[in-house]
Amino acid sequence: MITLCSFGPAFGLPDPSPFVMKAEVLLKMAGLTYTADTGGFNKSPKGKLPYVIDDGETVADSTFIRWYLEKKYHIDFDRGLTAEQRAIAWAFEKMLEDNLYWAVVYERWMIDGNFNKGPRNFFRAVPAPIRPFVIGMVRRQVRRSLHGQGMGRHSREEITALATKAIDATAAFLAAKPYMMGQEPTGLDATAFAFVAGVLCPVFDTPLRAAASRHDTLKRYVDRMMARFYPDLVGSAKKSVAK
Ligand SMILES: N[C@@H](CCC(=O)N[C@@H](CS)C(=O)NCC(=O)O)C(=O)O
Repeated sequence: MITLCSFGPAFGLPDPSPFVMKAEVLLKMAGLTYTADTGGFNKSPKGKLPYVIDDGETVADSTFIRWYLEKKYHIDFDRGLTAEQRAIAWAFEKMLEDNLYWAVVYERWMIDGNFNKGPRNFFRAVPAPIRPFVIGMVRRQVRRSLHGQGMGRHSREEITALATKAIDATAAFLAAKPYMMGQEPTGLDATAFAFVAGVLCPVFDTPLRAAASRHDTLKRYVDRMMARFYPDLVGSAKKSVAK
């Protein structure tokens, strides 16, 4: 049995982390049985989620998880794609993971209104007397990561411009297709869905959401992927705002 170490559903999303969502969708696409463990963050070999444990083997990082599943279970998530299509899929995936991701982090962690509605809730289990200190410390760490990666050195307007380019490129490429690479979901959809759903999450009031909301195709894409992979959670993002 595979264990997926995750944060657990939040903000009406299957997981607040797009990387965890990606790994989970890959497991679902593969038709593999798994259980989710939301208590594994402190044991993470790379200090991040997701990681999986399978037959005593631990695999950290959503991309290595994908490659592990492909090898161990003889799956090709890009089955039917040409070498050129695989190259495009890889480039899109990394644009979302290594570029758009940091704009999402900036919006959720550095903008007070979003932080208060979102990540601040992650610290509820921390004893009240030390909670403000822990929150301040973790936020400073996130700020340092953003600065080190580079995104955090830009103004909010510049970050929005970069993120909008990634969102518009995703919408342009999806166009009228049901899935990113055609008629059926492939590996890229695990990532694209996770990021587009995260950006459209109504809990966060961000210029990224405004940019994605301009594309009805992206909204329908998320609905399609939710209905296919998370039928039990359909509508939960909207409900979590209404609460
Ligand atoms: N490259 C990694 C990225 C994973 C990642 O950044 N996870 C974030 C959540 S979205 C995390 O666990 N952050 C905790 C931390 O940095 O302390 C992957 O593909 O799995």
